[in-house]
Formats: sequence, structure tokens, C-alpha cells
Amino acid sequence: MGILRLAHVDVRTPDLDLSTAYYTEVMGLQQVARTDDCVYLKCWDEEDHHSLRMRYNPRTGMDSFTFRVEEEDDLHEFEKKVEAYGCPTTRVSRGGAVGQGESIRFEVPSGQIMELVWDIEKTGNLLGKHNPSPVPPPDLPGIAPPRMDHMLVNAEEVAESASFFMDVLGMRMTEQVLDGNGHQLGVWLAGNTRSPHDIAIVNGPNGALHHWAYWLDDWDHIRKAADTLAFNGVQIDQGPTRHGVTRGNTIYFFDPLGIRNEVFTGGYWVDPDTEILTWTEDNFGKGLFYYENVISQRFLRMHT
Ligand code: M3P
Ligand code: FE
Repeated sequence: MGILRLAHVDVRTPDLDLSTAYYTEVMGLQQVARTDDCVYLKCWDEEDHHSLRMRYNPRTGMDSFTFRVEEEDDLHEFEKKVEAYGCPTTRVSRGGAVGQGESIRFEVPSGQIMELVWDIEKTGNLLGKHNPSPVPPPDLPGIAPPRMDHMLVNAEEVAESASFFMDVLGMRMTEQVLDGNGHQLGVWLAGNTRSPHDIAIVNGPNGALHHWAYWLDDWDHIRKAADTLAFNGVQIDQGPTRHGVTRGNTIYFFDPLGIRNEVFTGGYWVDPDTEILTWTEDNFGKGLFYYENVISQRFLRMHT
């Protein structure tokens, strides 16, 4: 039983056409479906129906984020555990959402709406399953990441949120940042992946989304992403640089509505018996951005 991976992020945009143009032409995602008020997008190596849903709404923001569970029965087990913790859950039945079957939704302690699903429509990646090319077509526009990697949400009480994700949802902590009194300012959590994080939680306002990140295969692709972003006049927030936490290489930037995106590579393998890494607040400058060793206020205070 467990959390498998980040499946999709659902956001609102007041300009669906502008957002779609950015995510297809600059980020380089594939548009997979469009309804009256929603656009569904995925990366070229993703097998699931979509990893991003954008819904027209006058207020930019995050509707919800969805993780896939490992087994069909896990949904009902998690439903019981989340309810027992004290978070009411609602069930969305098959037909209630595009690209997936039954799911459960609930508010996590830090106020964001989380969804768990097992039954996801598998539409396959761009390469196919018979004699597949190992690389995508060379003419894909934009950054064209192979897949979504992780996300970061804010929480006023990081420790409370972290214990929900660990004790109730069974995720493993890989790294944490502690203040001078030993209180958690940030935690990095993994589901059943071998990467250091599927979600991170950092101190900030409840309900906020800090960013989600796409995976790139190497550092040189981060440099190319920076060129693509600068060429297209996209506002870069930080980087290209390296995180001390996770060891990942990274660049952060803003979509046209001000939602922060990241492209990320590197990191290290984690196993269930990998020991937790701890950063102290006085060294967090290097944890955040290893080369710069500064804690940017825009980076910490701006969120969606
Ligand atoms: C990451 C990451 C903050 C740290 C962010 C770290 C907002 O995005 O991928 O490790 O303090
Ligand atoms: Fe990140």
C-alpha cells in the first residue's frame, strides 16, 4: 500500500489561451484534450492521460493536486486513514473527472485540496510500445520535458503537515530544514519513487502553491531551457543553479499568470533505509541555492 507518484496538478487561469500557448510552445507540453473551460496537457514520456489541467477562472490558483496510489484497494484504505486523522473526504465517482476513474479528495492540514486516485486512463507516451525510438521527435517545440517530477506547497505548520504526509499517507522524509529551536521549516518527502522528493513542504501561507517541477535528463538541458526561456521573454526567478537540498540542478521561472515553474535534474537515489539529511537554518542559504548561498525573499515570499 502506498503513494506511487505525483499524477497531476489542476490549476486555474484567467487566460486559457495565453496559458495554453505558453505550456505548449514554451514549456513544450502536448495538449491532449480541450473542453469548454479546461485544457489537459502532458509531457512526451508520460503514459497517463494528463499531468496538468488548466481551468478557466478569473482567479489564478491551484484547484488541487493528485497523487496516484499503488493498488486499487489503497484508495479505500487511505480514505479510512485520512478520515480517522480528522480530514473529511469526498469521493468523486467514475465520470466525474476527465482521464480518470474514482478518486477521493480532502483538504490537507495546510489547506490545499489533495486527491488520490488509482484508476487513471493510460493513453501512452509519444514513443509507443513497438520498436520505440529512444528519443522524442527532434522538432518538439520549447523545453519539452519528458515528465513532471515534483511539487512544493507551503504550510504555516510544517511539522503538522509533514506528519500527515508521513503517518497518514506513508511517505518518507528524505531531507528537512530545522530552525534554531529544532522546529521544521521545510521537509522533502518521497512516495515510492527513488528520487529525493515527490512533494516538499516549506513554511509559508496555508493553501499556497510554491511551484511544480518538470524533470529534464541532464544539466545541459537546464542550460538550454534557460536559453529558451530568455528567448521567449519569460521571467526567470532563480538559476540556472544547484540546490544543496536534493543536490538537484534547477532553474525557476514564472508562467504568464505568475505561477512558478521549475525544471530539475540530478538528485540522488533514495531507498527506504536511506538516512534523513538535516539542514540547519543558518546553513539553508546553501541548501536552497548552493552556489549563491542566499535566501531570496522573492523566492520564499512569492507563491500562487
Ligand atoms: C525545491 C526543490 C524552498 C525550497 C525549494 C526546493 C521553496 O524546489 O526542488 O528541492 O525553500
Ligand atoms: Fe522544486
